[in-house]
Amino acid sequence: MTLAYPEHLNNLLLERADAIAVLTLNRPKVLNALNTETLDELRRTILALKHDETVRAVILTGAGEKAFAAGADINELAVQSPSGGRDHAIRGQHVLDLIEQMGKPVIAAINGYALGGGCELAMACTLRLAADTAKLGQPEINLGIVPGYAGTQRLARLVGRGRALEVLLTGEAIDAQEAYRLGLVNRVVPAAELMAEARTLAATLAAKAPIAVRYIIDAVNKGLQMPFAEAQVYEATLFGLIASTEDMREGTRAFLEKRKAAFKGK
Ligand code: CO8
Repeated sequence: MTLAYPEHLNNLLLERADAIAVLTLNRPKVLNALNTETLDELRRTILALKHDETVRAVILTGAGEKAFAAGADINELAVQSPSGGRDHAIRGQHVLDLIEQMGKPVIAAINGYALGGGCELAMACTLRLAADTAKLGQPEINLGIVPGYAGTQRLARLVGRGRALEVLLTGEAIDAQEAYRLGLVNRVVPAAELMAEARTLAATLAAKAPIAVRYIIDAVNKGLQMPFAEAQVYEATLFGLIASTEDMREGTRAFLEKRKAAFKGK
């Protein structure tokens, strides 16, 4: 099944080449703040990328030198009502869930501020590379609000309860090295090399067997929400299912024939 890409994007740039899509949040004047329209464009683009068999890995980054995304758009937050705020949070959570569950690796290339909703967006990605100049955090507490795109949940799962509570309650931005120490980002690289590193990693992942990649992401994400024994059964089921793929045969045969496997996603 394929799904058409949005015909026009006001707030995102999309570039596709060699099985890798680069999706850039493009509101640099407001540090790529996530307004409703941006989130909706993200939702539609992510769905199209998910169903595009030619795309095997996605890089998500921010336009400009300063920010990945400095959070939800505070202009919209300032005027929200209780029910509007709840709807807004649920809509945003849905978009981030789509990213987490799209079944392809999504690499956040964190090129600057990743604050509030921006940090939450990065946490929904499969892996996070940070420029050494990046700053991450959940400053919602300083606005008298709480995170609403599942930041309280993903942060605690990613870095542990105590560390998450410190980041959430102080609201202080932390630098890339500290984010790495906490386990919030996978790697820190010099800012000038961020996109090249992200592309190299994306190319590595894009060459893997796509169904196995999808199952691993799924097993980790779903498994973390299950009791351990059930998660093991889930993993074993996926292990059984993978035996039905041509890629399993190709991967094992290539090893025995001492050659590089060519995976087809079948
Ligand atoms: N929303 C809207 N505009 C923003 C945002 C934002 N999150 N962040 C920056 N901007 C705008 C600024 O207002 C400014 O606009 P202008 O030029 O018109 O004055 C422009 O971007 C440039 O920003 P600064 O001049 O402030 O740049 P500095 O380099 O001085 O500072 C900072 C950079 C430190 C990143 C600073 O901009 C800042 O603190 N931004 C806000 C960070 C923040 O608090 N983020 C969390 C927002 S709350 C959130 O994300 C909740 C998510 C869950 C929502 C759930 C659904 C309701």
